[in-house]
Amino acid sequence: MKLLVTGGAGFIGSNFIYYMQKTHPDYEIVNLDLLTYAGNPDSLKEAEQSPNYRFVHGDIADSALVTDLFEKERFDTVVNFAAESHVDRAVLNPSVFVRTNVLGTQVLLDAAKTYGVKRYHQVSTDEVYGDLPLDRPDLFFTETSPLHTSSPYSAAKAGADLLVLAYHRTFGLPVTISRCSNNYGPYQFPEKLIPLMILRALKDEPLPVYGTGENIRDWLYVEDHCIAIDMILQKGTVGEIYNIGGHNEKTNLHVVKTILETLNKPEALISFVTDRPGHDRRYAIDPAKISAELGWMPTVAFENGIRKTIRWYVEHPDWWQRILTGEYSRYIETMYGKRLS
Ligand code: NAD
Ligand code: TDX
Repeated sequence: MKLLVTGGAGFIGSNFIYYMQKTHPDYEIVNLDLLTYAGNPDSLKEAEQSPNYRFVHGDIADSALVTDLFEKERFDTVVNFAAESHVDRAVLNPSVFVRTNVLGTQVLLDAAKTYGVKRYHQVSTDEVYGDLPLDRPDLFFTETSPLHTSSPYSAAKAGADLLVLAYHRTFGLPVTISRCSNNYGPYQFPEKLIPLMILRALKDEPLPVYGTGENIRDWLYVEDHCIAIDMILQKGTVGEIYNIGGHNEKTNLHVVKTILETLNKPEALISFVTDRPGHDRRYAIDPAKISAELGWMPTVAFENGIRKTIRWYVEHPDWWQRILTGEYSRYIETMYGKRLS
């Protein structure tokens, strides 16, 4: 089995490569990644020990490079994680989101079609469904919920999903799509809520909570996402969409307070700041389809997963200290400078 993982130097992609190496040591894995600010070769040091792993530096939207790679490697399966993934950055610069998330997906689909891959899997997001009201805890996203995006990030992800389905319908490409809720765990870039708050709390810096902190996210430990994607590759039905989420809904304020309590830091570090434009209120996944059809269930409860994650960041300062300079410090100043002053 020869597997192309795109975006494998990012948060979920690197966890997926480790999961697949552990679960299917005989698979040959090629990781195609552009190494944007979010891609980190340090995350893959152990993966590189395997003779069945190879890294290729490149852009999924570079048609010549992608065609050449497919011609040489003749992949059986493609799993596309590569994306611009941060909602706040999509407010600053939407165009790169369209280029990578939409055009890049289309380039991969074309190559998958030309070289007859047996499965193309698109890693999508629950954000394509938009948001749910805070006062209707009975409502959840199902696979048939309408696409109703809020941000340039989610709009570009939804555009990619539509292209994936179009390549299935028009060309018979054997595709699957997964739409997962918020992930957390090791190797997540510290622009996202959980690692940002852990690192700021460790340094006794103010924790910028948007609005009132009442927005709700449905948190899933990253390895449970990896298990679900593998199950879809093994047993999923071609042409189908699978929602992934674990009924682990928490307010942002609850998440931030849990981090402070675990690190023994005062709640006085919390600073309520100007809200994110277009901020989605609540995400909540109904995972009934993947549970009934593929037998997937989350294995890590939030209370355990958040402790494991905090411990990982405390024990790996070498991984995150290198990130905290240069582009990252400029980003933090642009995004939070005025809000926190
Ligand atoms: P990430 O930002 O941590 O990693 C993205 C990776 O893609 C990086 O390694 C980056 O270098 C690479 N990349 C970016 N542009 C590229 C390009 N043009 N060509 C090749 N590589 C490129 O993202 P993540 O959080 O690991 O998310 C991975 C996927 O999962 C994304 O498609 C995202 O939409 C989806 N997703 C994420 C979450 C979440 O909570 N993080 C939840 C649901 C779905
Ligand atoms: O500084 C912050 N303060 C804050 O209150 C940040 C960075 C976030 N937040 C809030 C906004 C959200 O309500 O925390 C919540 C989570 O924010 P993010 O970590 O930016 O994630 P979110 O916007 O929910 O999107 C994530 O889940 C779906 C991923 O980044 C996406 O890639 C994925 O598709």
